[in-house]
Amino acid sequence: MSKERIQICEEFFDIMPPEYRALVTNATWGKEGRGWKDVGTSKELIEQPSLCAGCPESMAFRYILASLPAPEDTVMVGSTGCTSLVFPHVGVHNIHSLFGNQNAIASGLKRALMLRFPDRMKDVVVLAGDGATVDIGLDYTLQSWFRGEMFTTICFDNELYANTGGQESGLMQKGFVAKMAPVGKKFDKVRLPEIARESGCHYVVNCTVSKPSLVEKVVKNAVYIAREIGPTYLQLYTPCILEIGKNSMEGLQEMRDSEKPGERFAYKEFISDQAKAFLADLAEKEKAKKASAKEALAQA
Ligand SMILES: Cc1ncc(C[n+]2csc(CCOP(=O)(O)OP(=O)(O)O)c2C)c(N)n1
Ligand code: SF4
Ligand SMILES: [Mg+2]
Repeated sequence: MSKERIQICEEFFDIMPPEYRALVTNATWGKEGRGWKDVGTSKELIEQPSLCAGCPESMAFRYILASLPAPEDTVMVGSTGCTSLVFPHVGVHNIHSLFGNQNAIASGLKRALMLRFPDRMKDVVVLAGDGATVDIGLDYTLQSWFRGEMFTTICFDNELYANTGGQESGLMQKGFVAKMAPVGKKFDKVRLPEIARESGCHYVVNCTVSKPSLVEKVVKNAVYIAREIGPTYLQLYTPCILEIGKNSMEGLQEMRDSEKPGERFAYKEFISDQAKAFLADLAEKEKAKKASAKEALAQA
């Protein structure tokens, strides 16, 4: 998966598909400090997915894949839904779980990877829709947090079951009428970020994907904390423009409107004291590393 392990045999290089050659030679895996700024200037770990034109899930995927600290040592676990249309086009190891089972699969996988590679950090990242995370898979989601499993869960919250035509989800907002939920949601949006905190997650963020630098920051924090401290959860608003009647150019504005103060995707973060201390320590080490690199440059 990394350049260190995946190389194309010289004799076969010219007959490999050009996209595969580009992936092996020009992707950013293995590069320290990779991030969203590489998008558009390097070989991305995603090909053209078959989502609706302008679907915010595709920009979310691009930012997340660009931000993973070590994609070559990451396994992503997906579930059925619009996100599962994307995974076949992603250059990171991934598993398609049965709808709702993703956090159970990820638990076993992470434990197995820890045993199989005791000297190499392997990251597991679940990425699934709100129907998979909060409705049908809620039991598995919560139980993995209760057990303190060391991986990150990312929920693409589009507030309904998009892939099956618009049924009501636990994360749907109160009163919303969808194509296949004609009477309107009777209850408030389930407060999963709060539940995540109370269920043992050390880092929880609720936000939109309108700002790539923010997505990069929260993805990196979530992965680093999951490596050392315990479970982390990101709930990212990726509106289903098809179901809310927006055109392909309006997804970004929809996210900007929904992240204003008081709106349901205004930035919200919970972080445990242990994770806070860990991040502070990490920032300190990063600062010291930059300072010594600057000093070495000045002396050269
Ligand atoms: C076990 C099982 N139950 C139900 C389904 C049908 N199904 C496929 S996608 C989907 C909804 C997905 O909704 P969500 O997780 O919110 O993802 P989205 O499509 O909104 O991104 C459902 C119910 C299935 N494929 N497998
Ligand atoms: S149905 Fe909605 S969530 Fe699914 S790809 Fe289309 S816009 Fe995106
Ligand atoms: Mg959904």
